[in-house]
Amino acid sequence: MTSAAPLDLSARYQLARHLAQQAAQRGLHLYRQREHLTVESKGGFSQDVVSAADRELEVFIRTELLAAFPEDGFVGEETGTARLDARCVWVIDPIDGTACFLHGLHNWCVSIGLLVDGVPAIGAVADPNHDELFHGGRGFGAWVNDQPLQVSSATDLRAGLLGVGTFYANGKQHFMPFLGQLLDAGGMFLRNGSGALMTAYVAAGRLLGYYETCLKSWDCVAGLALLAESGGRCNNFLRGDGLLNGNPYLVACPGVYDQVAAMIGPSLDAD
Ligand code: 2AM
Ligand code: CA
Repeated sequence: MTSAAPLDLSARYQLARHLAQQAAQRGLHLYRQREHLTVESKGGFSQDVVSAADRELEVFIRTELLAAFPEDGFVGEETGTARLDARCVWVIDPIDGTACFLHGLHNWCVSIGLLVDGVPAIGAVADPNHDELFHGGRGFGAWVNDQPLQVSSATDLRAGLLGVGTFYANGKQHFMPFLGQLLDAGGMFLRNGSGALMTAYVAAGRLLGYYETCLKSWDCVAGLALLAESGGRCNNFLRGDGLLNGNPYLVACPGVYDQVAAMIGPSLDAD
C-alpha cells in the first residue's frame, strides 16, 4: 500500500544509525561468548550458517523499525519479508559475515539499508570490532563515523586491491576465469567474508572495487546507498528478482569499473 504523505527520510536515517549501533553492541556481546551459541547449517554447507545471534538481532531490528514506521516494508535475511509494495522497504542483515562471526574473525557487521521507490536511499553499516559506523544516504552524504567517504581516484587495477566473493560450485564457473584475468592484469584480490563491509570499503576508497558472483540484497542495499553518495558505480543489481533472490554484483570506483566489468563478461548483467 502506498501513501501520499511526505516521507521523513531524516527520521529514518537517524533511526537506521541508532539501531545499527545498538544491534552491533549486542552482537559484540554475543560474539565474545560465541562458543555458547546454537548454530545451524543452511542448505548443508558448513560455511553457510545461522546462529541464535543472527535471529535475536534481526527480531530486535525488525521490531524497532516497524514500531517506528509501521507503514514501511521489510526484507531480512532471517525473518523474511513484509509489505513489499510499500514506498519505503528496509533491507537488513543482522550479521553480515556470519561465518567470520562464528569462527572468531572480526570481519562482520550489522547492515541496515532502506529502499525508497526501489532505489537504495539510506544505509548504516556498523562494525563494532573496529569502532566504525559507515552511514549515509541520498541528500545526506556518506560517512565513516564523522569522516566523509570518497571512492578511489585510481584508473589502474595495479593501484590497489579488489574485493571478491563467491559461493561454492555455482559461482566457480564465473569466478575462476575472472580471477585469472585479474591476476593477468596485475590486480590482486581480497575476500573478507562480509559483502556489506567490502562495499563500504569501496565507498571509502580502501578497495578499488568488489565483485561477487551472486550476492543477496540484505548484504548490499545499505552499502549501495553509501556508494551512490561517494562517487562509485554499480551494476543493475536489483533487476529482476534481485531483491529476493540476489544477482551478480559489481561496485567500483569509476576509473576501473569498465575494466572489471569486461573481465566478468555478460554474466554480470544477464537476465
Ligand atoms: P552472510 O555472512 O550474511 O551469510 C561474502 O562474500 C558474502 O557472502 C557475505 O556477505 C555473506 O553473507 C555472503 N553469503 C554467505 N552465504 C551466501 C549464499 N549462500 N549466497 C550468497 N551470499 C552468501
Ligand atoms: Ca547474515
